[in-house]
Amino acid sequence: MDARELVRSVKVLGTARGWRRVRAAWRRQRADATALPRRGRERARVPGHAQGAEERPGGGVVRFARSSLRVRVSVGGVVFCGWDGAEPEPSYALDRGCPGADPRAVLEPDKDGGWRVVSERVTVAVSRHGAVEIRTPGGLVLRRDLPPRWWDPVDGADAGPRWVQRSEVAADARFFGLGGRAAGPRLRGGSYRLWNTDPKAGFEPGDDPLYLCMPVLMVVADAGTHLVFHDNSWDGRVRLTEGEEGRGSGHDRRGGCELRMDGGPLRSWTVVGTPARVLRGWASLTGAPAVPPRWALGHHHARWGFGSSEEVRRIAAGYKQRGLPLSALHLDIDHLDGHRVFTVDTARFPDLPELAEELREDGVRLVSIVDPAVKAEPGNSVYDSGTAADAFVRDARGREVRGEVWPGESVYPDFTDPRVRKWWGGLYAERLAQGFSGMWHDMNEPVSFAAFGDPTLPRSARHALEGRGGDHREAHNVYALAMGRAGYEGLAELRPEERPFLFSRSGWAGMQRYGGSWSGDVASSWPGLRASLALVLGLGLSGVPYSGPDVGGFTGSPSPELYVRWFQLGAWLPLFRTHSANFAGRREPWEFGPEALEHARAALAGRERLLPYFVTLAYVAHRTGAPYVRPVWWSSPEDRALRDCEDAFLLGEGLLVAPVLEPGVTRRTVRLPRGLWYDTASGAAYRGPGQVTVDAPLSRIPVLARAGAVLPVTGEDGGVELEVWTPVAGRRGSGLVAAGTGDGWERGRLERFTSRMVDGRVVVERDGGGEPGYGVRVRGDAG
Ligand code: NBV
Repeated sequence: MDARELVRSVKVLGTARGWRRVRAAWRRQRADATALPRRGRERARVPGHAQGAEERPGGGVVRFARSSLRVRVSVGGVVFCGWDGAEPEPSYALDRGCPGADPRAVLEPDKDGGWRVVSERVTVAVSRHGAVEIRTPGGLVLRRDLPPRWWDPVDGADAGPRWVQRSEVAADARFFGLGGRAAGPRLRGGSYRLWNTDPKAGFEPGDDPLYLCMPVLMVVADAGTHLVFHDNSWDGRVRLTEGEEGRGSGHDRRGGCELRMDGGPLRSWTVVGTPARVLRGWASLTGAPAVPPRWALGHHHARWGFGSSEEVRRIAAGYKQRGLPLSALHLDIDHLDGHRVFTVDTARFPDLPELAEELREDGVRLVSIVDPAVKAEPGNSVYDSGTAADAFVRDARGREVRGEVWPGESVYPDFTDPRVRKWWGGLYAERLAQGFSGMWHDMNEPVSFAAFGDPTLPRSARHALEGRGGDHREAHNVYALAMGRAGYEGLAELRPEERPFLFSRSGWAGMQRYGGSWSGDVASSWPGLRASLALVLGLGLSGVPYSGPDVGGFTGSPSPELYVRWFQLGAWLPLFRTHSANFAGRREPWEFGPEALEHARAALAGRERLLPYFVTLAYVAHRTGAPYVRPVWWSSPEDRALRDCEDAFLLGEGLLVAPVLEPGVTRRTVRLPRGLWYDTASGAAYRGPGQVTVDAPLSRIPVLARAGAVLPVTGEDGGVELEVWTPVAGRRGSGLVAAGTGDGWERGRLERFTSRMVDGRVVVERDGGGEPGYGVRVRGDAG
């Protein structure tokens, strides 16, 4: 405990809750002191010399003096590397196990005693000391992993060695991803921790780690893009060093990435190709992103502390009276009976099913918070049934692990046990009976409040880990992922006619299979606004395409200007939700004065209009892994200026959104990818690549449309129409429209349309020829 922690814990000691937090922290520390194997003497090890290699499907095994390396190229060109006998499975990340081996990949001896695996899309070269290069078919080196180093426990007391692996990338490479990070979207040089953590409420750029860490990194360089995933859920750190170019002097400093893990296997997956191809590969490995129901793509409103049914009715009426569209209202922990999960405070919410029904008639769904911790109290039916099912995490001596959360002393379901997932999934029946349509998973890092130390479970806590058995060191980072699975599978079974909607604060690689995420408790500040965009972009590049921030920030009272700018950004992000803490200001659009209300109204109208486009992007994400919100370099990663652009994004193929992230701004520069772009407000046309300055009055943020884009929007009659941005003569534009979609399991179709100029007229055709079948509205004049 450091001095600051001590002062903090002395302060909280004054309250009963404070005492309990001290007790929880002591318990945690004591459990680990007695049960966690101490790191005794260790012996460092490197692979040593290569001694031979054997062919195996997709590549082979290279034997070294003190280790072995399995290289396996899968169909589709995804490379698996596993040291020390590590195999692709078991894995929490993989969706359907290990993909099939590429039958055409061959193992060959390389120069200087090394080996290489050659395949159509990628070559993997293994040096005689165990350095591994990932090369393009043309021979360009995308990444070079230096020989790893392990520290083996000498007395065999621990689960396995800790290890470090350093890698080199090109001097011009840029890093993205690692899950949800407040810094970024471009991850600069520095250290990033891999341990899902509830930071203090009100985080800003610079706070790390946050709730959702993933050992997945996208590296973008002139030579090509690749994604690397270390399938290991233990605590670790990534240290990034951005390279430097010697500007022609020939003295480039390569970029570097060092991964240091406390334990667990040294195994990685690498996907090379364009950003789109890389994310397609990632989605085929870890699962297709769930498609949210249509209503979840509209506007959501939440608050910790609505406090009663009447207040919820008042808010819904406030939206309705002002003619503001609203898709969902979220009920936070204050609607629960004493904060107990799967209960209702019937004094303040006496008529929840009726309220839900009433709202639904007005097109508003109810979403419920679900925290994993269960109040440890006989008589609490969730606790009783969980105890009967032996569902809760136990310590090394077999006793229930107790933590401290909102309901008080609590226990934690072990979601890494299939039996427990089944039991937990069944509990959502109560939520459905109360009329809720969607679930909001919170506090699932998992959190146990602690006056000092790590606010989570003891590392020595035992977990089933699908029957393999292990402890919290391995289970911590996948806890929320497994909770997501429990919720998703439970909902799918309980209400088979509708796709589940859930989003989760914490998670890990593969969580997109079950739902999305949100920012968590971002600060109500301009830096918080910037962090919101970084998070959504970073999550998208980590395979989680559906997310969004607490519009207005979680913690404070944003100025009307900050609120409006946040609202305008949120309206273009997949999860568009206003939310705040019970100790923070309100977030209803009418709480910020008449001018802010009108600007929010315009943003809401824009969102409504764009709903068919958002539905399409949800299906595109499901089919291809491409996020709705993409960095501006998405289609031109070779454009270095775009790689460094962090204040704008592409929404699908067709739109470029340039939010205002600073106060007092009414004009801003926008960096354009190549092609012709229209300012959707003024109609002015600009040619990229390059930078332009456009108006950004408080009433709107700049949004540009790509020439030729075909965008499905809501027409005046409420049906879908195609908004087509005049293509450049001699060039074809295109766009997709999701059709045949609903909120069930129907697959939907993605119809493709093209646009081109014929005799000075814009012609729109359905792919394969023929009339579009939708009304067409042409916009923009290419001049
Ligand atoms: O349930 C209360 C809040 C919730 O409003 C917020 O969105 C979560 O991120 N929850 C955290 C717990 C309290 C945080 C101080």
